[in-house]
Amino acid sequence: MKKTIQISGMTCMHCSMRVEKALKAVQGVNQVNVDLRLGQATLDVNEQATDLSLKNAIKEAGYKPGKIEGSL
Ligand SMILES: [Cu+2]
Repeated sequence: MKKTIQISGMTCMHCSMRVEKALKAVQGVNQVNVDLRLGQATLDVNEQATDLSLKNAIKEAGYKPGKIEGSL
């Protein structure tokens, strides 16, 4: 399933790459695309990737997760 997460605090390519790496490491995440300009990540995930685990991964990378769309 697809999810879109708003992320604030990303200012450059480095930031978006860190977020991408962090999200890819979350269990159940198949694909990640981070859009720096829009401040959001689009993910292809299965049911193992919970909203909480995604949010925590973003926080641990040093950024602020916002609204998640497409969640169950
Ligand atoms: Cu940066």
